[in-house]
Amino acid sequence: MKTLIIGDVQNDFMPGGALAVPDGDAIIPVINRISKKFDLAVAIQDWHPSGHKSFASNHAGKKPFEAIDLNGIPQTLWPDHCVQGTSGADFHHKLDLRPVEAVFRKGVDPETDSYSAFYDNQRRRSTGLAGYLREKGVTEVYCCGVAGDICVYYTLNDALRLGFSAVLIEDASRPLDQKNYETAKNDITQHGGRIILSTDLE
Ligand code: VGL
Ligand code: ZN
Repeated sequence: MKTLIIGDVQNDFMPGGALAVPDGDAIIPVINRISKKFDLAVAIQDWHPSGHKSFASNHAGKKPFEAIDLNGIPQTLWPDHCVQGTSGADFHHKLDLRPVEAVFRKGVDPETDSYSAFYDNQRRRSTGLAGYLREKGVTEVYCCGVAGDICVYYTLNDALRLGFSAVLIEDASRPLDQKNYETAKNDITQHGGRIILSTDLE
């Protein structure tokens, strides 16, 4: 049972958005072409309250992309993005949501950032995705979306830890930072994950 996890294809992560991923919208036609070929597809939505502590604006004197310690773990500060109920948090209008059976939201706890689709960065809160996939009989997860070095990477990493086989669809993902992405991809393959192109699915 193969599942596609579509990470954060939201306006704020697209060109022109508050935390734009370079070339982020190029993945949309690729995702739309492959999503219906899976037994199951789910979408992930970054969904922050406006007071979220990952926002530089909530720390006096701090600027986006500075690093701080947040409740004991390193945190990169971001521009305000994907605020609950704003158009920046909406899925990009070209993303075909018809094959998407469920949406899992992350980043709702103001005290903790959440990159993985499964758990927040403190591993305190579960989105319920692991239980959902297990009940559906899913064994293999394929991940795509933005940011490749953040949401997609942390999701694949957790999927492997949870015992799913995990695959990155490289041409259906784009990173915020290319160098971090190279490290992330090496880490995934070293932990037993695979990296493919969407054309390998035919
Ligand atoms: C993400 C930056 C800020 C992600 C979320 O999940 O890729 N990146 N918030
Ligand atoms: Zn976020």
